[in-house]
Amino acid sequence: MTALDQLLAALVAGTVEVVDLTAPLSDRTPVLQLPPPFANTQAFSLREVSRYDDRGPAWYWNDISTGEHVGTHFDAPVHWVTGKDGLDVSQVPARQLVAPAVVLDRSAECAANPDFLLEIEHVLAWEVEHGPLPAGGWLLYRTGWDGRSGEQEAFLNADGTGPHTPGISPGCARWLAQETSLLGLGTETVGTDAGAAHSFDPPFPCHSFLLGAGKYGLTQLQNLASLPPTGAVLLAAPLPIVGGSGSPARVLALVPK
Ligand code: 23J
Ligand code: MN
Repeated sequence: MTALDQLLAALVAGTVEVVDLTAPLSDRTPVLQLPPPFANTQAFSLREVSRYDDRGPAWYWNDISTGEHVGTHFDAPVHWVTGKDGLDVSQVPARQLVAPAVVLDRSAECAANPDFLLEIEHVLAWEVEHGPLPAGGWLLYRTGWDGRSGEQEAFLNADGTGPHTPGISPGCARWLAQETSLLGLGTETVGTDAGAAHSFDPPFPCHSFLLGAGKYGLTQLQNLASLPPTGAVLLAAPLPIVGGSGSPARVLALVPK
């Protein structure tokens, strides 16, 4: 039996499960709202071309309109000024779109404090329990925020002082970018950075450090609760938009049972 035969047998037997980490994509999918004076991206929408009618009697199809960074999506290095000489989303090697993933769960802290920030010591504590972060793999940061993804207001959680969603401290973001061999960082929130990260030094440190180091981002993931801390394999499939800074993506995890 080849390794692929074994994988297929395990999928049929149910000893490997496929978990969909992708949020449904519609005009109700939450979208990032940057404060003035910054420009904002557009939501996802469908425009009907025909539906078994005069415009096309036997077929139904739509045109889509969307920002690159809407819903579950992939951030390419070129998305940030620190990565401007890096890869665009079409240039990310297909080989890297299949990679190991580990899950670090701080959902209890985030439920108590929506501005919770992951620190280096939290990652070091995770490594003591589970082993080193995977070289060439994803760190998936579970915050429980996927439970809010059905509603823009709860998901963005903004008040007069701005959005309050969990993230990663500037020091930890720098460390993950520069002192680990991670492929990238995946989060459940609208972006990889905390809601308050516009006020951090540097602003948006996950974007700044990780994309600047040639690493990738995945955001608005869901169902991380169904993944083990280690042992999953992630398939992240952004569209190869030529020159694109990112793309909505289908993200699936292969999980041993
Ligand atoms: C542009 C500016 C700030 C942020 C973002 C984009 C994202 O979160 C994104 O989707 O890349 S925070
Ligand atoms: Mn993005």
